[in-house]
Amino acid sequence: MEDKKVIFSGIQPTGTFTLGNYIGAIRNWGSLQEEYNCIYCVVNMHAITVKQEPSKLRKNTLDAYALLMACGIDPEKSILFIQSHVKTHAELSWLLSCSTQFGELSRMTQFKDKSRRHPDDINAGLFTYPVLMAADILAYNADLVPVGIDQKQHLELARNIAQRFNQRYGELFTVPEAYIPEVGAKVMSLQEPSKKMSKSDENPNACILILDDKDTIIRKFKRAVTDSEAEICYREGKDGINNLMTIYSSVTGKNFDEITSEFSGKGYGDFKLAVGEAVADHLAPIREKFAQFSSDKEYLKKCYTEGAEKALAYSQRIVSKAYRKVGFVDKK
Ligand code: AQP
Repeated sequence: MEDKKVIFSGIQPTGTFTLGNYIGAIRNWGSLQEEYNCIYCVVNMHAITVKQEPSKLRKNTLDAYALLMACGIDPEKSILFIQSHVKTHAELSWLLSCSTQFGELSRMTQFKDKSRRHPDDINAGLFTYPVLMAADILAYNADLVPVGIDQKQHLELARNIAQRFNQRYGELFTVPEAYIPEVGAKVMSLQEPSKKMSKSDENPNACILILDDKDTIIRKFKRAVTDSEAEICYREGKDGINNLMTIYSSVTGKNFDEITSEFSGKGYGDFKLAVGEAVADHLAPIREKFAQFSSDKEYLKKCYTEGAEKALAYSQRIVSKAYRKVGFVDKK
C-alpha cells in the first residue's frame, strides 16, 4: 500500500444498516478511499456481545459486506474484510486487555446502556467490547477512525490504551484520532428524537433502513415525531425537526438557513414528504447495487477472502512486534 495515512473503521452485522450508520459513518468511508489507505471491516465478533441467531448472523454478515460495496467501498481500493477471518484482532485484544483497567471499562456508556437493555445477558464480551475495538484499530496503526459521535468514548479509550502500552513497552502504536462528520454525527430515532437511531430498535418506524423502498421511507418520515409548532428551523427543543433538517441537509448538501427559507410558509407535512423523497432518491442506487453484489456469491467470496489475506498480512507485522515487546518468546 502507498505511503498515505491509514483509516480504519468497522460496522456490526446486527441488522440492515440504518440511515444513521450511513450518514454518520459509511458514507464517509467511500469518499476517503482516494486520499488514505483505508481498511474497513464487518465486525461480526463484536456482534455476538448481544445474543444472535447463528444462521441470521451468517446472512447478515454477508449482506453487510455486500452492502458496504454497494455504498461505494471498493475492495480494489480499500482492504475490506470480515473480522472473524483475521485472527490478529483477537490476539491483540488479549494483550490490550492486560493494559486496560476495569474502572475504565466500567465507565463506558454503551456498556451501561446495553446492560440495561439486555439484563439477562451481561456477558464479559459486552464489557470488554471496547478492548476488541482498540485492537481492531491499533492492529493497523490507524491514524484516523471515521465514526459517529456515539463511538467517541470508545475511541478515547483506544487512545489511552495505545498510550499506556507505548509507555510500558516502548513506542509501537499510533494514537488514533476520531473522524466525526460535522453534520449527521448522531442521527436520531424518528419516533423518539432524543434517542439515537439504531439498527436494533424494536420499533420499525423509528429508523430508516438503507434498503427500505421508496414508499416505506416516505411512510416512515410522514409518521416522524415532531412538535406542536409549525416552524421549520433548527433550534433547541425542536429535536424532531432538528433531526429531519440534519438528514435533509446530509442528503441534499443544503445548509440549515437554505432549508428554512425553502420551507418558509410551508407545513411539516410538506417538509416530511420532501425529506422522504430526498432520502429515497439518495438511497435508490445503493439498493440497486446491493441487489447486484449480494447475488454474485462467488465474487463476494473472492473479495472477502482476498480482503482477509491482505488484512492479516498487514496486521500480523504490528501484532508480532507487540508480542515481542511484551516478552513473548518467538516461535522460530
Ligand atoms: N444514529 C447514528 N447516527 C450517526 N452515526 C451512527 N452510527 C451508529 N448509529 C448512528 C455509527 O455507525 C457506525 C457503525 O455502528 P455499529 O454497527 O458499530 O454499532 P452501533 O454504533 O451500536 O450502531 P447501531 O445501529 O445502534 O447498532 P446496534 O443497534 O446493533 O447497537 C459507527 O461508527 C457508529 O458511530
